[in-house]
Amino acid sequence: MTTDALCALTFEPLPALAGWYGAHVETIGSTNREMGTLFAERGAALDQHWLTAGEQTEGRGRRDRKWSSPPGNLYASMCLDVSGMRTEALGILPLATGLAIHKALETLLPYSKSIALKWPNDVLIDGAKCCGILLERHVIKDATAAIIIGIGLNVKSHPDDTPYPATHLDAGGPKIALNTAFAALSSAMAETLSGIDRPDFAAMIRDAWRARAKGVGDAITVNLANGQLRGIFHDLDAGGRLVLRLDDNTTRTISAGDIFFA
Ligand code: BT5
Repeated sequence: MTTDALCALTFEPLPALAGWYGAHVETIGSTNREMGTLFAERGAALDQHWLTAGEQTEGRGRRDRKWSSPPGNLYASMCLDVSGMRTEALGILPLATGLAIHKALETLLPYSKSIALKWPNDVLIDGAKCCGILLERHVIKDATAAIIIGIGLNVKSHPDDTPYPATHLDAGGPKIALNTAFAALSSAMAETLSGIDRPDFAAMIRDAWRARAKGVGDAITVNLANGQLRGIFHDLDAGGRLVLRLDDNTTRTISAGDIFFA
């Protein structure tokens, strides 16, 4: 997408979601990257705006990993103006996003499917990853700050060369239309974020997230940027960080990593 086309992009009000806006493009490099560029142009006016794409040619995961993004799945990024937001609310946003996706999937999938959250940012169906979340913080000249929340939701297909098992929403069940998936997702995000100014927002999100998490109390391996740890997934701390109990009964609090279940 050219810079001119991006800058000319028009967002329309989302049906049935007052105060929220959306725009769709067929092909894009990365919805997260382009929303970051647009935020630098439009600033706080981009608050509560979603950009969706039919496919991404340069979809990204965390730590510059690739996100497989063929047509048929959902690629969506929203901009949230976080200027002046309390640190606790900011820190819990990745878990709030996972929780909202979990709620959306409950409305989309048959009861027979088990939906769970995997720390820090994955959503699993029957133990396999169907969704990834990428949050990126941007600050512009006048100190306006935004978080771009990117969501990749496998609807029609999933890659089969991933280190962790992957799946998609339609697997072995009825087909789900992309606009139905986006309507469920955007409405669950709006509902979850509506409590963001409450003093107990972070605690509420953490408790609700933990109740839907896979592996609390179980043996796990955590891959860190500079090594690996094994232990028991003891808990989440107040900020949503993982508390790992090691063999010598001490605990380590981890803010970023990839976990694998034994
Ligand atoms: C994530 O990273 O899971 C975050 C993915 C966020 C993607 C969205 S799409 C909209 C927005 N625009 C972007 O450019 N990105 C966001 P991470 O935890 O680092 O997981 C990445 C790893 O998951 C890869 O290294 C693969 O092993 C695996 N993977 C790649 N594509 C996948 C897919 N479609 N489904 C399941 N696993 C995948």
